[in-house]
Amino acid sequence: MHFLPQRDGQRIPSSDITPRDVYDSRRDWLKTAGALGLTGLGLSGTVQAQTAGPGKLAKLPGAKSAVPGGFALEKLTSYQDATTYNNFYEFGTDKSDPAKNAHTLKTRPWTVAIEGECAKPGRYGIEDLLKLAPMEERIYRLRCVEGWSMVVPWVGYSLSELLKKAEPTGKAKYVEFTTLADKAQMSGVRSGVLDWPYIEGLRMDEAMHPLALLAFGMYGEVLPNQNGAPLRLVVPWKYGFKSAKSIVRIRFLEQQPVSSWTKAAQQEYGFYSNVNPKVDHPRWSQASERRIGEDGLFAKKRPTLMFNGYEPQVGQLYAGMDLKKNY
Ligand SMILES: Nc1nc2c(c(=O)[nH]1)N[C@H]1C(S)=C(S)[C@@H](COP(=O)(O)O)O[C@H]1N2
Ligand SMILES: [Mo]
Repeated sequence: MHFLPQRDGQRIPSSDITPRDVYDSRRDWLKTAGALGLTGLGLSGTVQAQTAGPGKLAKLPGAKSAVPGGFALEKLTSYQDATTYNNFYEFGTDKSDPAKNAHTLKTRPWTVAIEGECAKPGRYGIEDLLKLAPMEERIYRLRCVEGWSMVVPWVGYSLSELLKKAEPTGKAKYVEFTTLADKAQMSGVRSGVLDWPYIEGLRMDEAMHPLALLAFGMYGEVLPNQNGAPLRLVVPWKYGFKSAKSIVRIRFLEQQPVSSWTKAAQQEYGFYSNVNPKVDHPRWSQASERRIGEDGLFAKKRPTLMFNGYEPQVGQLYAGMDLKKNY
């Protein structure tokens, strides 16, 4: 079942956003697709259909990214599907709950605290974060540990842009992300389904990898609340739960942090959580996935790729590690 995202009450003043033509990136995409001879595959048709755009939220365009792997040449998931089939347990556990309930999230004012093992801790307001580095559009696959995936044009910049400003010390081996947990705004936080606040973590070199994205938008607009407004992580080679939504604190640590999912079920959700078709979840296979929007009766499942297809970019981070043990 699908629900229209409730976008009212989360509009932000357009003065917060650089007013530029969001469709520039779409046109560039079409040019690229044409140059690569992809128009015959119907890819450009898909993108064209999406130039009708979500159209309700403030625009947030991004320049086409030059980061290797930052541009998946696959049919984009529709905005409708990507914004109505969500995991955001702070707003309920059904896939349709976040789109129904997240309109109560207040994304202004918003600050992110930077703490821990760094020379320059501090607090950043969302307006400053939006201006911290040039916005890029990254077309990434994201795969949920539950066995579905999507392809989304995210808008943001590499997480490393923010982390390096804090000047992490030599003791900073890990980065911990904490997200908002406010009962007054988030209907799901009253339930005990997870140990709130939602916590995730990355090893320092993973966090500094250019593919790790701090996202503020998608489809040329600011993030809708259900997708993690006003800022979230997108770590495309890891299962979706590593991509923490609505972040309020980033902390540099010497010790490996314990994520909410590891706390909930350690044998199921390890720290690394790299997409790996060869390591099954204890309760199901991870060998294939369903692309959301392709759920017709005859839709074929897709084989899941090592590191979600980003092995050329990130495989080296795990050289010599036993990936069955470090799941
Ligand atoms: N704060 C928070 N972040 C979260 C989650 C959550 O429940 N709470 N769910 C995660 C999971 S399981 C997935 S698959 C992705 C889903 O992101 P999407 O809704 O943009 O597809 O968000 C992740 N980030
Ligand atoms: Mo997920």
